[in-house]
Amino acid sequence: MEHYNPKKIEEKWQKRWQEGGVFEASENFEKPKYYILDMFPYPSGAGLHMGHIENFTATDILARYQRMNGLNVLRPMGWDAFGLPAENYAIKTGVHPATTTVEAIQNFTRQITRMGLSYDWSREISTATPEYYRWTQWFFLLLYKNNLAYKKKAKVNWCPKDQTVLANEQVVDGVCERCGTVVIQKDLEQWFFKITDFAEELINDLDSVDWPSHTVTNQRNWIGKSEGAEIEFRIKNQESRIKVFTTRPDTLFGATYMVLAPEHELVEALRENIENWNEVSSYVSEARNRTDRERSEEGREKTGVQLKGVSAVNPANNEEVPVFIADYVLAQYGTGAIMAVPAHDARDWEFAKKFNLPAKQVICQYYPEPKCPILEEAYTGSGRLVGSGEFDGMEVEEAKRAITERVGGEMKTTYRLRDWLVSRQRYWGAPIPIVYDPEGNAHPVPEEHLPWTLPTDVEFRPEGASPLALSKELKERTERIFGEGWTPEVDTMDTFVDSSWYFFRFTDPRNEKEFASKERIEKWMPVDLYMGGAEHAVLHLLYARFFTKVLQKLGYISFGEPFAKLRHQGIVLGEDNFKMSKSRGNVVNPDELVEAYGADTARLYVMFMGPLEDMKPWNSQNISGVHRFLGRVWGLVEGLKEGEPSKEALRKQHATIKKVTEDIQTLSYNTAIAALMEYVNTLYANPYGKAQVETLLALLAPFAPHITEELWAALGNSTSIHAQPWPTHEEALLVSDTMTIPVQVNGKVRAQLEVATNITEDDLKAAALAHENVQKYVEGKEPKAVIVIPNKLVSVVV
Ligand code: ANZ
Repeated sequence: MEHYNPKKIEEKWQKRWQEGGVFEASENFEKPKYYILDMFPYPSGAGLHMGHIENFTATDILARYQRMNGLNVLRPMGWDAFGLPAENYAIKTGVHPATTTVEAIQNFTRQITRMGLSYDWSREISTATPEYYRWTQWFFLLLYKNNLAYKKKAKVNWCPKDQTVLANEQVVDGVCERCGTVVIQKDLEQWFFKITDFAEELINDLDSVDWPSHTVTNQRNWIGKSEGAEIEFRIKNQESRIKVFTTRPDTLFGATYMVLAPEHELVEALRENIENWNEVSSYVSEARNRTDRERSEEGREKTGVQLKGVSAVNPANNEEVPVFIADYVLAQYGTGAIMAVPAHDARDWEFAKKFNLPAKQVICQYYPEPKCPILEEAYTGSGRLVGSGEFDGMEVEEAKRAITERVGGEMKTTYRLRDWLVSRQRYWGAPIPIVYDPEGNAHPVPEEHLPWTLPTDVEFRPEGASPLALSKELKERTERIFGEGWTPEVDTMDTFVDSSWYFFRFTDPRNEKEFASKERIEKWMPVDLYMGGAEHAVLHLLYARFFTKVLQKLGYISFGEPFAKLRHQGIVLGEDNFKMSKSRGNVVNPDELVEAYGADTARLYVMFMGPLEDMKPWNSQNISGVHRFLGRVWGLVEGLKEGEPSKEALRKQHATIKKVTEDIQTLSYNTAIAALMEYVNTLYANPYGKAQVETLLALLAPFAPHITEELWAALGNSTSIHAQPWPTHEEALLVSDTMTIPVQVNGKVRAQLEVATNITEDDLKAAALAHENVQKYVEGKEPKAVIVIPNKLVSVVV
């Protein structure tokens, strides 16, 4: 046999697997199905990074394991191919995004194939193809027809110099990434999806999925369910009222001022009464240019302006309180107005300090000990009411309802979740399938005209509008089909729309009549294991769940959660313990790794680095160790001799089957590999037979598919190792038939005896006294006592 040379064998097997179509999922469902999915990648020009390798290898191991267990595995791959980087590259170089995207996909495919990853390529999809985005457009129309898509004005980042809308990522420290001009916020008409209709289900159904708890928490926080009350305050000498949303109606007696969001409509409505209008209106325009995130940053210095000449009346005690505008109150949350209770809210406390406003304590702690101090900071804990008239002594929770009722308020649930803004003033995305009549009314593009294709006659560098606005072809097409004076929508869809339904398409990727047939979806879905990075997980997962719930509600499917089980791979750091980045020069290139060691070593090393979900640094020394291990596996086949296996080899064989099987099921790949290494050591130290080697190859096959396939064939097998049944262990063989018993002389351990487990007490005694080292310490004397604790210890006293 030749030496282990990955170059000689890996490409050969990759070709055979591909030609044999061995990883294609079956559409006859005789075997139970297993749908295993990776978050499909954005095909960037830089090629695969280590996170991809880690993710794809981890799922590949499970996919191969499940196939050996007789499951019908669906393991598809596709491309999240629309997006900004390709468009930005086009702006710089003039190369069309379609060209760069196709090249990047080819490169990704080459790299993935080289890693020996077992995808069903017959189901490959790309979101940037008309065959795919026609269904993305169909989804837009489905939402539109069901009142789940609508248009309204919303803020965008606007660069006044480039005359263009910028994505959030293109705004760096408040200035345009390209030209350095200060970015302003501008109102534009944009399309929204009504995800807020599903807020309650999106929270509740998190209970039914097997996901990492931090991801579930992130989803919950993003949706931000908040239970409280809406209460109205009268404005003195005015008809209008200020409605506030509060989670603490129990503190109403402690409300010492009010705050409106600067954009609140009452500000404009009260203009006549506001004595310091100039000051007020300049604060309003400043606030408009700050993002909500900036405005709600913790610890940020509070700013605001009092509306002089305006005051409100606290409905609990009829006391007059001043009214402010301040940017820490957001226009889009609750009612856009608050009652401020400095004594019990940290932000109000800071604001009151700065503006010299009174704080009135109305809640006192009574547990674990009664305490009602003069406050040094806001007290946000629970307790009983004080200074609240008839409610004094009442508990916080009870008082919430009682006070709300007394002042005619209403208990109310609010969500932080906003509707999903899907319009992008961008070229490289799916066109929104909407046209406008000469009066400017929106109409859906009828389904027969889908795909509503992305025009190619555009300037990538947008000048004051979406690139599609410059397409003659799109304009002419619209007029030709709908009539003179009709105009197309020129925005494209957020690429998150493309990825909100791709997992359905994989079940039926070539369907020309539906996005996927109900039958296929019901057979394959939900996804049994979904894996990808944690960094983009919040929004993508939320949107995918939203689409699934829409389909369920409209009767297209029967279930409401797309991903039954979710796991995230951990971040791979560079050898210097920093995040891999070009500028640090600590990036490990997958191509070079495979070139140097082969795909099997690369796969095995990436899984051996540490627990899959942990953050872990690269270590090139350990790669050679893993590579040597594969060389030793090769050597075991070379050194195979006829004959009976040793007891130890047999026992270890079955123990390893058990351990590796359990570890794969919990994705504990690093410990599974460690067990395989131990097994190899045992086989080197004890006589073994063909069966022990075959078991080793089968257990190792999901991790190192090429070398195991090669050695399997070398052993004379004619079918693929990846089609073999997964080994099972025999419990009886796990039990060792010898045991180690320590022997003490006068309380000190002087020997370890290797004896049969069924040894009699007398034989054990005799064996202990016969041991050379025991004899040495007994010094020829007659022992006073020899005590045997069965299976544990022999103690000699002299
Ligand atoms: C009075 C009060 C007293 C409050 C108290 C809190 C503590 P969550 O839990 O996040 O929902 N609030 C309401 N609308 C707001 C807006 N548009 N912008 C900024 N803050 C707003 O927070 C609800 C609380 O945040 C509300 O309860 C309100 O302050 C404030 F001791 O009302 B509270």
